[in-house]
Amino acid sequence: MNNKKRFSKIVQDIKDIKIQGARNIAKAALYAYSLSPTKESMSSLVHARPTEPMLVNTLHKFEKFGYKKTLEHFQSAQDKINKFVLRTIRNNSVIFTHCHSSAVVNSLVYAKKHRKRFEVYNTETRPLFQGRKTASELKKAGIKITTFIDSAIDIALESKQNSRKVSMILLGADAVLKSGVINKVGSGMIAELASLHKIPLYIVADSWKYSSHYVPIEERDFREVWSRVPKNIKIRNPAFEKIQARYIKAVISELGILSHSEFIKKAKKN
Ligand code: RI2
Repeated sequence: MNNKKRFSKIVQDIKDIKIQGARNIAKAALYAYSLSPTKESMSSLVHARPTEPMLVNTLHKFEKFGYKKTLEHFQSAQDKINKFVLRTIRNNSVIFTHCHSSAVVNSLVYAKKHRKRFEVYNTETRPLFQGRKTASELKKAGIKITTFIDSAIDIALESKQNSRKVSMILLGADAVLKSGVINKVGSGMIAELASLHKIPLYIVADSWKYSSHYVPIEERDFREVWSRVPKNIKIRNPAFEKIQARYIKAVISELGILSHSEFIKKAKKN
């Protein structure tokens, strides 16, 4: 396969969510852009998933620092994040997560390896079921996992039907903004329920997800929701939504465990 074909395949895989999650998308875009560093390539990568400032920031870092140095950031940031998340997990706790975040999954696997005792509740995350990916990866690492249907979020967080109550929520992020955090649709409702039930909500994210610009919410193809929908039924399929800053206990990034406003100050400087 020549570079042009390889580039187009990566863009298509990002669009189709074969490459999933803000960090993996940014990494794949970095590689694709290194194959074809032109204005047009930049534009097709940026438009492949419009709610991903980490992708944009990564391509700008590439132009300043080159491929190798930019790529190194991903692992070194994750290593730091893992250590910070380890500190926040109490033994014998139940952790709730939503969708699939490599930052969250990596840090939970790290915590398990460092002998923390905890179990995880998660949601399946319709329409693309990224929650199954989370559940499979955690199970493989020997972490006890219970998956709930999305509509059972409140039951997952509080119900007497569960043997144990959720003690903390860890969510990934697609964009961290001054007004809050954009993450998979459902995250806004989770944040409101967390506040109602007084469960601390942490965002686990690389600081390159910070953006000072407007970030649009991607609306995906209706066929992901209902492929053979009868005529005259309109389907809405927003992929993301905002968690208001007031619901966030802390943002855990390579910059530390910081309040949302402290994170914004530090990320701006970087
Ligand atoms: P990491 C995902 O989006 C989810 O919203 C997830 O929380 C976020 O990216 C961050 O993922 P999608 O690609 O960077 O499934 O932590 O639409 O992997």
